[in-house]
Amino acid sequence: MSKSLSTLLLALNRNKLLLTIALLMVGVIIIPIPASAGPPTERVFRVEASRFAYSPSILSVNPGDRVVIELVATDVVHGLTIDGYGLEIVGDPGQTARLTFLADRSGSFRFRCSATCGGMHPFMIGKLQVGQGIFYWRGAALTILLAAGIALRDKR
Ligand SMILES: [Cu+2]
Repeated sequence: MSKSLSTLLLALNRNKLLLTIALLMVGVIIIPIPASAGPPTERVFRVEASRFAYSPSILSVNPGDRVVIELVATDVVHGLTIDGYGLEIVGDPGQTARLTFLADRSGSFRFRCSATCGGMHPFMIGKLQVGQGIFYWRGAALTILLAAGIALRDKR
């Protein structure tokens, strides 16, 4: 095989690979988000709030789930407000405040204390995860494919 022919074949292969990568990237973008695991269900979380943390601080649900948060403040008055959902409850010490809602928005939502409870109050935060973080995986897959494409293109 002559040198120029092998170079040509290599270039063709590279273009084919680049095309494959481009098609995979399109696939990652347009493939619909997979159905959530299992039918919607009711999820009850007992969340203890104390200076300056929630326990548990990460609540994971599936889209469509009915979520019940039982907020129990163990020391002073604490609140819980969920960004993006516009919901809030306030719990008096030793009592259970109950918040029920439908997890109809997918994504990652921060929740935080809405009752000023001390110096570290602004850092009293948690996370409501609705769905499997599909946007994160989509982004990660795109990044990997893009890096592969760039590496291939720059290869001499
Ligand atoms: Cu607080």
